[in-house]
Amino acid sequence: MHESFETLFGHEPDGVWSAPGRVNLIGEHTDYNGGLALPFAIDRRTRVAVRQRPDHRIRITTDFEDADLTSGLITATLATAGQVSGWSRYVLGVVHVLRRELGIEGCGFEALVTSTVPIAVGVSSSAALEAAVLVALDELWDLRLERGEMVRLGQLVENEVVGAPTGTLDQSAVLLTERDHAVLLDFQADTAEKVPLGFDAAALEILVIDSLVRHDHATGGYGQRRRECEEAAVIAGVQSLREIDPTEVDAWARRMPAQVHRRLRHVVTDTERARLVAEHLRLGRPREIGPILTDGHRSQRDDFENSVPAIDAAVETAIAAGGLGARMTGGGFGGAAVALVETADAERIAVEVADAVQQAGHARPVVFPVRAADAARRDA
Ligand code: GAF
Repeated sequence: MHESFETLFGHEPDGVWSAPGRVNLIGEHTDYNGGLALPFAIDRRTRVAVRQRPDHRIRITTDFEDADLTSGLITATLATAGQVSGWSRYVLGVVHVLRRELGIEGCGFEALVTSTVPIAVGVSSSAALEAAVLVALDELWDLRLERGEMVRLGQLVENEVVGAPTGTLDQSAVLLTERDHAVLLDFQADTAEKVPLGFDAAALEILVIDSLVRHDHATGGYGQRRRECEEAAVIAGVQSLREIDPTEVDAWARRMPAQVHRRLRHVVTDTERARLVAEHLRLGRPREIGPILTDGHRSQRDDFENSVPAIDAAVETAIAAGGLGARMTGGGFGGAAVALVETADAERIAVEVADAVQQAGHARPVVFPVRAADAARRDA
């Protein structure tokens, strides 16, 4: 990376920072409802090599879309960082919110971004890029931001620069976790507890199954689901759906439209599933979580109605092939599923799922294993 940076900009970078993508094990659309979620950072990272400039100019490029780094160079200034589109929104958006929210007047910089986090798959390539830039600028501009503050700033980039009305799950997952651990996020208490996964010791593995059905949370059904959850909360007279007693979920059916009630039921029960999965993991029982993950998928498919046929097919075939559990991960309306499998079966299940989903008339999914990796950090 140092070599490409030097070829492009004519000198060495000040440093290289990176942040991972994430998968969410369980607890979906619970973040903006004050619930629980249990994601982990994956061993696919976005790296950013940065060198400060003496002026206010910003020059950035990436290998995301075009291998030719020079023709992809984007130029901006600190003052115009909020007026951008495409991939550079995630870099310049960070500059914009740092200036607007915290009144920071840093200097300009040159940056080269490379990534092994697949884009638009549902494994948070956007949060990875935001977090890598945040940890880089935090150090270079000597900001000393708390990780929790970085989570909030990353969410602002999504909400205000990108226009996606998302919560803080993804930024928390890539900034607050640790290798071999998931992180139990409580969005009401605002806490993050690291929970050991224990997959290696139990000879288990997580496969990501990318359906190739692309989603966009700025324009898709995400915002509509969020409004339906708000409607459920208004009817129930609560600030957030976290306040709904899980034992009273069915009773609420008589008090709201059926569809709104289904959204509520998903959110409340998925928070309970996240609590249960975390408990099994704490007790060293990772095999027990499989059926809970699969229940979580049914809840998304039938109650939250944010799955798509290609992902339903992936989940069903992963289980038919011997997986211990499987579910769609992330915001939905496309993206990926995760399957918990025995390491000894992983390669066979990956091929069987790809074959079966393709035979069912969908695009052949891309299946790859992931391990729980470190949060955002300085690499060099
Ligand atoms: C997307 C969003 F960005 C998160 O905030 C979260 O709501 C998730 O969908 C669903 O759990 O990843």
